[in-house]
Amino acid sequence: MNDQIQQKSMQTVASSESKLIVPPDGVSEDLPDFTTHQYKDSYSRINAIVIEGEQEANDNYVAIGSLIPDKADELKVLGRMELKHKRGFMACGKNLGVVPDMAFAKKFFEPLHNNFKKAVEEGKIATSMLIQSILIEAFAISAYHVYIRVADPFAKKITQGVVMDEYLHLNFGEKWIKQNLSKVKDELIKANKINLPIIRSMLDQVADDASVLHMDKEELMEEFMIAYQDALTAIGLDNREIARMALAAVV
Ligand code: PL3
Ligand code: FE2
Ligand code: FE2
Repeated sequence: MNDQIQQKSMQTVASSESKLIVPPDGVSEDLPDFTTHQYKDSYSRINAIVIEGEQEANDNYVAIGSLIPDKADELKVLGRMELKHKRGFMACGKNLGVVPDMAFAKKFFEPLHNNFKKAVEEGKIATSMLIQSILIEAFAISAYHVYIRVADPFAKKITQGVVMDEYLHLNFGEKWIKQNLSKVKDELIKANKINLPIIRSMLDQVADDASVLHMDKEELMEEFMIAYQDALTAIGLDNREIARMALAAVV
């Protein structure tokens, strides 16, 4: 009886001419063709961005560790997770026959990277924590969530594993900032005003390539605002403060 039902539903899928892949739970996603030149061209930049982003995330956690010696070991562990993510995404590119455009990705991260470096040099822990552990992690979490829905099966599996780790990284930053909030609130607001618009412009820069991967810009922005506002709530800011912080993205 069960076999019969299964056979029948398999036939339904097989006889369909549509390119839609229909998973057993009935949810369908309009997946892109992963083999076209256009897909691979866009993927060469997006793949490079995540590879560079994961490498810089490792470097950033090690740098933050130099500012908080009693957390240095924990931060090194987070960094090692980032290197594992980097290797995972390198495998995703290889699997599709794509060579990542690393020069493009380095340029893409430069403004944020420079601000991070300056913050570390000035010993500003809250600023460096906001840039890496809140803004970059929320950006990664939102983009990975959207990507998982339209990724090839190999990359989907890898990205699902990665995104769970990124929540740990976000939580690390939330916890530290929450514990130090009264001392660092002004610094945090200032750093947010400078760096949130940079995240916004990074999103603008990646939107065209992302849309080739069937990742919708509005959806990316929406997911980012959810992750970012959740983080600010966890830090202990009230609704008015969160609204003020978020406004920096639009002005
Ligand atoms: C920190 O753990 C990771 C930092 C990476 C930043 C990611 C930016 C994401 C840009 C859009 C990428 C879409 C996902 C595609 C994956 C191949
Ligand atoms: Fe990561
Ligand atoms: Fe991370």
